[in-house]
Amino acid sequence: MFGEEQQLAQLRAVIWDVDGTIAETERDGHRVAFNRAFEALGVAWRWDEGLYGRLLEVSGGYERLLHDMAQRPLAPSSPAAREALARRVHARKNIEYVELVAAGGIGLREGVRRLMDECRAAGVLVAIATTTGRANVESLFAREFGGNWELGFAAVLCAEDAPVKKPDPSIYIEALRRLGISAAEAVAIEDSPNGLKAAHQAGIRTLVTPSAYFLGEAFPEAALQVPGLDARVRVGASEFERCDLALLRTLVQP
Ligand code: XBP
Ligand code: MG
Repeated sequence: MFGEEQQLAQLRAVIWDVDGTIAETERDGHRVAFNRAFEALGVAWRWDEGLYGRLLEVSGGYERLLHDMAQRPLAPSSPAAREALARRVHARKNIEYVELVAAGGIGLREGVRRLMDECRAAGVLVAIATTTGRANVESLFAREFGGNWELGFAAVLCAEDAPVKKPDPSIYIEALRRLGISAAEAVAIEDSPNGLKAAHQAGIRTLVTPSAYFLGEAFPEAALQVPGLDARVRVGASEFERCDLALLRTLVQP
């Protein structure tokens, strides 16, 4: 029984992460682009899939480069020289990434377009909270959603919009502020431990659909974990054919 003052929260927005959630951009995009940048700039090392998966512990491509260089004997020894190299590699990586995406190298993960469209049709806002840069989002979204893609999103928050990256919750807190809603009125969709921590610390119930690198990971703070958005899901006594809006609504009204 609910008292008069206790109202069930309504789902007003779904806030999506990008890398790993909307597309497998880490394994097939950023990692490949980093290696192309290393090669183009004469850097002596490469990142294979296993190593890159471990490096994903660090959010942000620039920060990831610095973290990796700290353990590399071949990296410049002074912090200033490392930072300069990381800036050059990161800038080149983003150019390579945009080219790779424009060439159609990465598609959306299953169910993403369907669920976004279902939300919009029902008047539920669709928003983005990602730690990657806006140019990278622009390249992927223009290709997948068309040149006017921004019209379909109520808020798009990228690296440029939050000073500290996930797992810090600031990007989600800022997304809620721009949407003009409370955490109880949103659901986040994430693929990684850092992303989940960020959304959870902002007080947002989170659906986790792990990307390739996090399939074996435990996500204790998730409101729900699914193998993919098109997978059949059981929540309590209810069964859902796939992750649809009805399922997302149950997450804000547990
Ligand atoms: C994931 C990240 C990003 C990307 C690379 O972001 O941590 O750093 O790996 O992008 P999310 P940049 O899952 O929040 O979308 O090189 O632009 O940082
Ligand atoms: Mg992610």
